[in-house]
Amino acid sequence: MGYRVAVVGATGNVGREMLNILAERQFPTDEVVALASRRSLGTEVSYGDTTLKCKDLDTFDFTGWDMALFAVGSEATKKYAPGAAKAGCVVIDNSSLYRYDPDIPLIVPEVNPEAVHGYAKKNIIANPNCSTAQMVVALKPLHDRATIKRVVVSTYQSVSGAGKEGIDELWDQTKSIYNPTDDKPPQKFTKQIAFNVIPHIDVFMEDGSTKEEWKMVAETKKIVDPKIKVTATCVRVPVFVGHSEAVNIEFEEHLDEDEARDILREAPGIMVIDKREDGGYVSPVECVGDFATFISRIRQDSTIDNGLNLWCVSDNLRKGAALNAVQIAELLGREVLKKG
Ligand code: 11C
Repeated sequence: MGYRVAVVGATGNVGREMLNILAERQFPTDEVVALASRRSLGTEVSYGDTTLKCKDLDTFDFTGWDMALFAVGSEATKKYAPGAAKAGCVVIDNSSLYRYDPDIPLIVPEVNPEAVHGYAKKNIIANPNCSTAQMVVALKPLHDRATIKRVVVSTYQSVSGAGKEGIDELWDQTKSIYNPTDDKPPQKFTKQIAFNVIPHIDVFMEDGSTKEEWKMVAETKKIVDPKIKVTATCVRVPVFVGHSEAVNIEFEEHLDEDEARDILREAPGIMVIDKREDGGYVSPVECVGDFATFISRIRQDSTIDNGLNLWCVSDNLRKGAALNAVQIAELLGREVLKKG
């Protein structure tokens, strides 16, 4: 016996990946429904070897459905998720709407699986921001060994984090650079993204940081440990898929780089590729389509007492969104619903 699963926002980048990953990981389903806005009604989306025709989210009755994986913006989530949850369907939400609600667990299954039991208060579980998800997978096993005091992270985030419009803008602008008569001024991004980098993701906060940077701070505290201090600079780069992060970590205790490498090699969800030679590290194009978070360039930071640097790369549409949501569904099934 399997689950009845709804994928909400099935025509978007993340929704499509959710369907792919449910099929790839052979998530035990009795029925899967693809839901989208009325204008996408009837649009076909792939689910394993079959195709599903999108149904109208607006009129859908979630009664009798076990789980709904939401991959729509906060506005649509606000409109539809409470109804689905009230109908008895557990919502796993990829938007930022519920992440900071103390009554809603924010889960990365490799890091805080025990939080799943908190789902029942609102029948909703939140999925973290992509840049947080991949970082906390790396931080947690190191924190367990040497207690992290402070993290300084700089991100190099791909345009797919900004959705299909972000991907289209990089593609069109890149072509237009070679054809000056076909000017493509910035629309989705605030500056030219082709052959450029932009130190600005999401809106500005009062203290001069951006919301994306704030999310990395707040979410790391909620998922790993509220005592960890995080400071982030989030940057958009002209890469289609795959977020990269340069992470500097300060620990309470000394942690040798070789031991850190061994710990990360054993840690769930991580693949260490760390040879000190040309190409002995992972770049974003190599992580696309993969489930793992890749860690490279592990090395001591000799400018502080107990410091390490590392490089962390992952597919932002997968571990950063769809894969993590499916892993939460697996966890919920295994620990709570126990149907599969
Ligand atoms: C980006 N991280 O790369 C964002 C996208 O809070 O789920 C995901 C935003 C979020 O633009």
